[in-house]
Amino acid sequence: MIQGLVMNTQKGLYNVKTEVGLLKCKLRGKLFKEQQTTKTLVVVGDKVLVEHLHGDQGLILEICARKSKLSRRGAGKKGKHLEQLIAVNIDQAILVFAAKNPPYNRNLIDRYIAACEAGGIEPIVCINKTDLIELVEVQIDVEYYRQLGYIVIYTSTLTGEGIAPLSHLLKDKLTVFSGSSGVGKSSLVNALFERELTQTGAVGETTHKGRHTTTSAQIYELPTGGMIVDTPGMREFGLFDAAEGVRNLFSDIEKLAINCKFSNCTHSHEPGCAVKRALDEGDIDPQRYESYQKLNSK
Ligand SMILES: Nc1nc2c(ncn2[C@@H]2O[C@H](COP(=O)(O)OP(=O)(O)OP(=O)(O)O)[C@@H](O)[C@H]2O)c(=O)[nH]1
Ligand SMILES: [Mg+2]
Ligand SMILES: [Zn+2]
Repeated sequence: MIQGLVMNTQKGLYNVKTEVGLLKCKLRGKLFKEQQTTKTLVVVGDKVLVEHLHGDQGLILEICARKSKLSRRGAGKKGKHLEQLIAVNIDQAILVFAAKNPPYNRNLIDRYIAACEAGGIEPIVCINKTDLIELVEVQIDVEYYRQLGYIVIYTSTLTGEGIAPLSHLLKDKLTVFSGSSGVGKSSLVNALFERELTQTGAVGETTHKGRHTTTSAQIYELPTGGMIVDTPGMREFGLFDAAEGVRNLFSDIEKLAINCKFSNCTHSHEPGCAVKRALDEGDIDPQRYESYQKLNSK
């Protein structure tokens, strides 16, 4: 039995990096059965115990305990009640948003950050495609997240802005690139490697939506040390069991809420609501309040 790292998963086949090279692995029967009931059992970043069968073939016998995870609520009606793991055992996430095409909003950023906070991952906000806008257009949002203590970087794969600082952040870490389709995750991966390592696809001209070019998560090893995971863009990013992450992200509002008159206050209409009072007095950013309410109503 040997240890391995899951580099890529595709339709029941797992590419696992081991001391004897890259093995194409299937799941042992027992794990395979479990796979039928959970949305994703083995994911990119998993450390697994593998039996080397022959040639480049292997069998995954066991999944080792995970130290962190990035996950979301399963998409669609059927998957809604299941957790969908995007990547595990990662140190940090580059949460990629496009300054334009497709547009972002703060609530989306908040959801990604809350998922990271809940999963034990350091979130880094990356505003890509800065060549398409004037910086002042995103500066308020960027400053806002910086003030909350998060690292925010600007990048453009077109002009090369921010690529060197980004590369610096990735050294000796396992980093996942996550975000909606078309924001430029794969383009950033290519820019970091200075070659066309992975395919990219244009954003629809009328829809301003990405075309889901990347179809499975893949780990790439950086020549400078560290590894990055490119992931498929997500159509929706709902939170799964991330209440703690939301509390962390909104710890200032949570602190105020202790002073609400009712302990089950929803901060929407109740008398004696300390959160509403702070909002009225201009102590809480209205967009922040709105996003907080949205995340708590789900
Ligand atoms: N103007 C501009 N376009 C960019 C930039 N980065 C990426 N793009 C373009 O945006 C489109 C989408 O880029 P991708 O790298 O495929 O996006 P992705 O996030 O990997 O998308 P999925 O794989 O579908 O999730 C491509 O046409 C890229 O050329 C940028 O910094 N500026
Ligand atoms: Mg991609
Ligand atoms: Zn209240």
